[in-house]
Amino acid sequence: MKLKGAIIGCGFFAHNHMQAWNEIKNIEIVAVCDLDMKKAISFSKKFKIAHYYTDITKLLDLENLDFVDVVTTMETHLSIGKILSKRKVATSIQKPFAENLQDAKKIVSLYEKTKTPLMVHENFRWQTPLMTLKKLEKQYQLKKPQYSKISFRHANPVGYTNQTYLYDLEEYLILDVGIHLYDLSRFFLGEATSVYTINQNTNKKFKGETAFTSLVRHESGGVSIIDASISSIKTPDRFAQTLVNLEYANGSLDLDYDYNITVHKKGLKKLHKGNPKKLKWISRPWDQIQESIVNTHNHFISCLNKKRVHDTSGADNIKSLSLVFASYQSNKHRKEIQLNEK
Ligand code: NAD
Ligand code: 89Y
Repeated sequence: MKLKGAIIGCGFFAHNHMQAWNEIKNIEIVAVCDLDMKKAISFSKKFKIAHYYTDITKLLDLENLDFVDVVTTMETHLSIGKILSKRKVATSIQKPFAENLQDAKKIVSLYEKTKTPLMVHENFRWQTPLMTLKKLEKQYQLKKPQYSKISFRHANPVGYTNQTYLYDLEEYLILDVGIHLYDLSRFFLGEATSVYTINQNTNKKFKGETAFTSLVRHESGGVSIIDASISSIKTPDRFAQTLVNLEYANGSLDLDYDYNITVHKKGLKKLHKGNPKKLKWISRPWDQIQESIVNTHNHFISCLNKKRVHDTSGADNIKSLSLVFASYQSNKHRKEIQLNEK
C-alpha cells in the first residue's frame, strides 16, 4: 500500500529529505508546507509535488496524510508537535528535538496521550560507516564494549554557511552536532550515567561554543570521549565524517577517515570499508549524511508498517538530549553532572 506524506519546512536540509523520499518505494509526498510561500512554491515545483501550503492546519484539513516529515529548526517543534499530535498524524521530526528538556518531554507526552507515533530524525546511527561498525561487532563477536572515542572535527565552512541560524545560538555545537555523537555513544556503549564537558569558542562569528570535549560514563562501566570542533585544520578536511574508536574486552574497531575500518583481535587485523552507497543526488563531503536520510526514512516507515516503536523515538531521544543539557551544566559549573540530577 502506498503511504502519503507531507514535508513541513522547505529550507536547506529538506531538499535532502525529499531526494531521500524519492528513493523509497510506496511513498508519495503529496504536499509541502513552509511559512515562506516562495520557498514552498519553488520546492514543490522542483520536486513536482502537487500541493503547497503556508499553514499546517490548512495542510491537515485538505490533505489525507499517513505521516509528516518535519524539517524545521528546534524552536518550532513544540508548537508544530501540538498541532500534529492533536490530529494524530505520525511524525518524523528533525534534531535537535527541542531547545530544552522541558519542551522535549512535553512533545513526547502530547504524542503519548493521543497514541501517535513520533520519531526523531536522528540519522548519524543510520550512516553506512556507523552501521558497518555494528555489523562488524557482531561478525567478529566483539563483546563487552568498554571504551569509545567519537570525534567530529573539521574546519570546513560548508558545515555552517548553509545554516546561518547557528551563528546566533548561545548554545551551538553540542546541540547541533553533539546530539548526534551522544546518541552514537548510547548506540555503541549503552545508557549514560554522567558527563563532564569543557567547551571552547574558537570562532568569533559564533556566540556559542565551537568546540567541546566530553567524558561520558556508561551504566556498563564503559567510558566515552566525545569531541567536536569546527576549527580543526587537516588535509584533507574531515567534514562530515565521524571518526570512531571502539574497544571491547576481546578486540577493537577503528573507523578512520575515508570510511576505512580496521578490526583488531588477538593475532588478527582485518581491513574493511564502510562507504555510503553512491546515489545520483549525493556528493562529497555530505555523502554519508545524505545517504543516511534514506536509511532513517526507511526505519520510520518500516516501524509505522509494523506498528513498532522507533529506535530513536521521542522518548529515546530525550536520553541523548539529557546528555546535551547536562554538558552545558557541566561546562558552566566545571563539574561532572549526574544524569538523574535535577
Ligand atoms: P532552514 O531554516 O533552512 O529551514 C527551515 C524551514 O522551516 C524554513 O524555511 C522555515 O520557514 C520553515 N518553518 C519554520 N516554522 C514553520 C512552520 N511552523 N510551518 C511551516 N514551515 C516552517 O533550516 P535547515 O537548515 O533546513 O534545518 C532544519 C533542521 O534540520 C534543523 O533542526 C537542523 O538542525 C536539521 N539538520 C539536520 C541535519 C542532519 O544531518 N540530521 C543536517 C542539517 C540540518
Ligand atoms: O546541522 C549539522 C548536522 O546535524 O549534521 C551536520 C550539520 O549539518 C552541520 O555540521
